[in-house]
Amino acid sequence: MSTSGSVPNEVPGPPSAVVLSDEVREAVGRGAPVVALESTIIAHGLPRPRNLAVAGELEEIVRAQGAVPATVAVLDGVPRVGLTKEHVERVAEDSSLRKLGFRDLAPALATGASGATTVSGTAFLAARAGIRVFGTGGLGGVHRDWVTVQDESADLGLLARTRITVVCAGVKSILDVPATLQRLETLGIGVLGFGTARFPGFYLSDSGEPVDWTVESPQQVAEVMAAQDALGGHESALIVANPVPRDQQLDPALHDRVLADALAAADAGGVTGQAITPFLLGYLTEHTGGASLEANLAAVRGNVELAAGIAVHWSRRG
Ligand code: PSU
Ligand code: MN
Repeated sequence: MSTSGSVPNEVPGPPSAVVLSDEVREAVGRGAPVVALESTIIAHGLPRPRNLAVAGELEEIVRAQGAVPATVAVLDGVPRVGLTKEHVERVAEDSSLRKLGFRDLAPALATGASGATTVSGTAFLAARAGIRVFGTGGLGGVHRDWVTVQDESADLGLLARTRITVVCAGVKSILDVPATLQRLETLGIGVLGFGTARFPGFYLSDSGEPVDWTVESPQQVAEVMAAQDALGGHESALIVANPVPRDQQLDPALHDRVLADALAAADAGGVTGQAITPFLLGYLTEHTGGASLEANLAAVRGNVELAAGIAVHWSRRG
């Protein structure tokens, strides 16, 4: 593991504190395909001990496509892009790990804290490390009770100003999906449906909402990324919305029923802020007899595989 502080970075300025694993540093340096993976889904989004197996499985999916996985986390105040096996074990097993969005990174560094990075934390660190493609489950977004609490994930604001391609199964269905799509439009974040004209619904293949643009291949996504760069002038992300295969989605009737119960339970329990997303995901897993977890995993696996395919095409262009 390298401890050198400098990262390949096109922005002039002082060296960054971000630490790349040797493998990731080498791959980024020669323009090989690399896929960033977040750690919040491992530490806070999936039940133990399954989460550790999934973390390893996701890295293997990336490798099978010929790309290098770069799981991101902050350990003992060090922001790491590319984790060792021991690091991954810690992320999966240490229940004291914090949940770190972009704004939490500096305090975590300064205090030597350890935490798993959300989409916003991961996308920021990956982009700083020179990584262009990121595979995850579902983005954060606008929560359903926005009118009273104004809870909108920091994922959206960060992606409005970060040049990275995020492959996801839409936004978690626990959110207000139409409001989140509206915010993505307002923020100027491009959304591509992968093989679909419908925005996926995370556990469900179709959220019921349309998307404006449809692509059919990883190569086409790489072409859109190249066009973003050719336009220049604005550092926004690109969302590739990849539906969970219909035969692996959660039964829509079960989904709607348990989600309504989960939202009521969160309300009754006064669960808010950073705790709400893990609470709702956990409630769904428990009350669907694990079926929501299987749909979640199917979505994440598909996204990570597609992200690796996009990274391979992106690397060939360079
Ligand atoms: N998708 C999942 N599981 C998760 C998350 C997304 O399948 O645990 C995490 C991501 O890290 C996302 C975060 O960035 O939830 C959003 O949390 P919040 O709403 O607090 O911003
Ligand atoms: Mn929030």
